[in-house]
Amino acid sequence: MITRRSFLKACAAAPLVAALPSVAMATAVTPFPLTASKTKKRLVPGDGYQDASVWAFNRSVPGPELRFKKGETLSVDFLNQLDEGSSVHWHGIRNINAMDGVAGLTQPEVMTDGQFRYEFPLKDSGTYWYHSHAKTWSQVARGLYGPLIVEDETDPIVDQDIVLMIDDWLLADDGTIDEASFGSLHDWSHGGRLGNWLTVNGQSHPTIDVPKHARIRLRLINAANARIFGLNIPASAFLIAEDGYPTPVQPKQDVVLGPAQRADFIVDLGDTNLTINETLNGGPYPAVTLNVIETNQALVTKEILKQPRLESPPTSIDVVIPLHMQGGAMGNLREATFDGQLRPIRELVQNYGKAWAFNGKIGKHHDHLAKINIGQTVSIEVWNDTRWNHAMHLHGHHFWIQTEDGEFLDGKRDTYLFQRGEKANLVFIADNPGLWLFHCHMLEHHAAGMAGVIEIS
Ligand SMILES: [Cu+2]
Repeated sequence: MITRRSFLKACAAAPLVAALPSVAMATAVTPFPLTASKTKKRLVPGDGYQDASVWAFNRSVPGPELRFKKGETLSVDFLNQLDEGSSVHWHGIRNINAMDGVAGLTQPEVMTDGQFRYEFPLKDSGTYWYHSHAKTWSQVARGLYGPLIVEDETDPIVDQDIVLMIDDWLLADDGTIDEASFGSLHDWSHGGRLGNWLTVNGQSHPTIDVPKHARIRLRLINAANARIFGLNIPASAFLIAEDGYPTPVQPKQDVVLGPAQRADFIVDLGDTNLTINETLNGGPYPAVTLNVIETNQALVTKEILKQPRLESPPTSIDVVIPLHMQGGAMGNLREATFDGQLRPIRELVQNYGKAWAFNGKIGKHHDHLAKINIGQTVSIEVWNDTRWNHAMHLHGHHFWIQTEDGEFLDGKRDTYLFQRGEKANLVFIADNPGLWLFHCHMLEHHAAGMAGVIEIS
């Protein structure tokens, strides 16, 4: 629940004109420079508030929109001007392992003034994002994220393609980032760092101009550390993709996005403004308003949206990885193994800041959940035996979700939001060699033990 009064101010704040800060068309030949540094940003408008000290890519939060076409090569020269190590992860991309950007696993962290060139082919179209993958609970919370969009020639034709990166910030009363709460053991063992200030594309309740009666594509991205958002689009809206992967096209006005999840909608606008509300956290809170305007722009013909051809899930499984998730506040974890030693939960929390376990072990990047042969079909049989939701993310692959009754959900995802107590199988074909992280994208949970590595060779 959002109870802090400043979150409520999000609805009262004057709308601002906003679009994403800049659009960068990177090409395969010239690496695009992406620099992480500290900068100032006004998060709360109005007198009596101050600029927040954010950490940003190219001095902007979100970072620049990187937009490519399927089949192109992403080439980015990352420069770290922070005073601590960092890296860039390309969330949801079925990447080359060495380009996956997990500091301490797929590469050493890029130290201060260090550089790293990320270069890889973009095999999948859809809505993705990039973010720091070092001390994420701090670096992502401070603003180190941006959108990565891969277009396909078969995409529905629209008049406007709009990325909406949704975040919640935990701010002090003066509008600066609440520094004292970083590392809070309470947050780490409960629901994570939950904010009190809602932003879309870095602004509170922005307004985006769109042509009257236009067909638009909305790409929603949850960039929050831990907040689950519910978004309502009160219009003629069709869900077409989740986590970049196509879903059966269906009329839909509501979507729940766990941390790191994305959803793409095609929306046919009328002649009135459209406000998208956040509805899951005590609101509704207006998140963004699409302001319809008269233009001379010739509008596209609104063709009937084609149903995608979806890959069928496998009918047999080669390897099962049982994954019993335990821990957290009000949980049943009494003790767990950490650094090779069985320790009581109280000691783990107080001395090490660890609160969650996979199969009785506090997860680390060096713990392998399984070694898999390339090409095998794998089922991670997850039991969320905790009192909390978890947004489980597998790097380098997209997975099907098989519910407890054996049915597969439509489509594939890279991040699945488990409800408390839920059992489900994440099924994937291990066709990408390397060391792949599997972790909770509630970033405090990850830091407090919800992580492991699947080795594929
Ligand atoms: Cu979690």
